[in-house]
Amino acid sequence: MKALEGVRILDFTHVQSGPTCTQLLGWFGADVIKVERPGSGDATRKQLVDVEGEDSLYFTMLNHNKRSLTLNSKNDTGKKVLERLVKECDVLVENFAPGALDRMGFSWDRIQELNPRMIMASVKGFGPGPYEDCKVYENVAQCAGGSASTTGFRDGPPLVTGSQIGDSGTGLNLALGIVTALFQREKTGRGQRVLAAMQDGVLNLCRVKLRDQQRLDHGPLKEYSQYGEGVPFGEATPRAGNDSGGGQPGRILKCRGWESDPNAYTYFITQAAVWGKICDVIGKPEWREAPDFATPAARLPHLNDVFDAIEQWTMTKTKYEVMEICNPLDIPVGPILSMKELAEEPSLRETGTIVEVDHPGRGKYLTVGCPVKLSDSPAQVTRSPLLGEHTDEILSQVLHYSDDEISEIRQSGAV
Ligand code: CAO
Repeated sequence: MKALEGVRILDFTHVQSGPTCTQLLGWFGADVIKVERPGSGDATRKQLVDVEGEDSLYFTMLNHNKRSLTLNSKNDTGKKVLERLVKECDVLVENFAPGALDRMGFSWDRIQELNPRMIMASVKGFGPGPYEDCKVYENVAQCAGGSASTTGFRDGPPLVTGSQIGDSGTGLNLALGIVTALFQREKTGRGQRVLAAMQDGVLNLCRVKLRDQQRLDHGPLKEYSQYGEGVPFGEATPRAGNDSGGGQPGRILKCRGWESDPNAYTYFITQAAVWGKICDVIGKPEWREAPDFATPAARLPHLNDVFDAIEQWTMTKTKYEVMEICNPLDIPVGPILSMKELAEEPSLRETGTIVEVDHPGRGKYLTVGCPVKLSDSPAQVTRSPLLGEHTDEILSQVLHYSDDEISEIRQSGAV
């Protein structure tokens, strides 16, 4: 038995943000019915194709544990099928451009009329306000949510990150909203609308930068490198390179081999509680008591000197050796792991965080598994569906159409 067994999801999502959400619900045991446009399906099936003629990794890695039903929701017969699906499902999830569902004839009012228990969950780029009608992709959300203005180096342009915080991040928020609404429905018997806006999701993940924005009113941000470098602060939270966002200063430092290996680096945190051990390890025992270095406050104007000295030491070790030496001393460090190293890491395979999946068209490939582990509801990753693979099965088993009715639906061009 899986945690969400018995919950049926009408999955009208596409691209990344919405599919992340419904894939998670599928991993927790929900029956996810992905509705796709006949003939083409989710646009990502044919984007960034690596195996000619097959579904792309972009699509497969976001659509595990789902069934695919093709349906033209603008065709009259298709609309009738959709109405029946709305009545049979617990949750409708969508991330169309604003207004698209209304234009199809499925406004929130209409959905409530069809099924008052329905939970209707949407990802949109922006919440209500001046930009609510805009189409939004990942990097737009990173830029509009405060991530880009605070990522990168002070003397360079704003940067987007490799983490898909706008898409996958918002998908996680939406999944939580859906499960919470299902929980409330247990008590009220009513469905409700759930909205997760990508700008809101990114801003939420950037809260430490909003914290720093307000701290600026009370003086310079002393843990930022630019403070020690004597560079004045402007009006807004600046980009801080690899400075730690917390109260314990940290940086990315070179390790042995950095000249040829772009990932021979470690993150190194000068946690106050282990400052003495850090001094001993890097060969600066005199800094334990030196007035400019002995306390966290004294060190803040000298962080460049501190990290230069630590880097002289880390450059003599591999990133793994740094970890082996520092971990027993409780000094927090972290190797910069490449995607290749992560893909080959056995412990991530053992926990199901990285999973190998077999696909009839493309063969074996790696994907991410569920990042949340439930002891009583283990997630097993099953391959993504082919376009329309389950159309007949859903029409007959879920919607109880007869064979003759299914032929008529097919003839109408609705599926
Ligand atoms: N049958 C018939 N029509 C269908 C259909 C189906 N099964 N599925 C979708 N359509 C139609 C929609 O109704 C819409 O038609 P109208 O424009 O006439 O209303 C049309 O397909 C296009 O939908 P869209 O506008 O959502 O798609 P797009 O490719 O133009 O835009 C995106 C994509 C992601 C920018 C937009 O959907 C969006 O802003 N979504 C919300 C934010 C979001 O989730 N962004 C993250 C995406 S991942 O980076």
